[in-house]
Amino acid sequence: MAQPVVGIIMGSQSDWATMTHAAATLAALQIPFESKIVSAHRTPDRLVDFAKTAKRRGLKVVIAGAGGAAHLPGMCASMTPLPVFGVPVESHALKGMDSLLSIVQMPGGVPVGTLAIGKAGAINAALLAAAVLALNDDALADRLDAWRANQTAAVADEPSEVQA
Ligand code: RP5
Repeated sequence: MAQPVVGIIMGSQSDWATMTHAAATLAALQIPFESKIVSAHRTPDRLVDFAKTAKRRGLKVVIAGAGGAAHLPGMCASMTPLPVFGVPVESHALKGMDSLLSIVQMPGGVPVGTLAIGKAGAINAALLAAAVLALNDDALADRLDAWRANQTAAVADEPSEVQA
């Protein structure tokens, strides 16, 4: 595997069902990435190490997913100059509204690009990461254009019958 340029981090194994969609999207675009469980609360030292070494290890973008009291994206952003995209994972108790508000309400000066709750957010975080990387990678820009063209071509003109 080539040197990872995107770091996907998540607060728990339970976040992987959501964050796997970010990983699959990066893989489809042939973007090398790494996936790590890094909890702001349960493994704070791991978070500090990840964030403070991310840039010199060659990462260009971080995608951070967390649920509930979702401090992971913001704390990571506070310790790295890399762009950080936050994915609010859908929580059981509050359906991810807690995650969304925890991630989106950053104080001015420490940005986290916050995506939608759940699967759509994970996919779009990967696509945003791809768009950032494509600014300096013409081959990736072509693959991203092709990905979008395929998506457009896959939309039917008319709805089909819903299977019972
Ligand atoms: C957060 O707490 C994680 O990001 C996860 O979404 C949530 C629940 O974690 P588990 O109790 O399932 O490990 O830190």
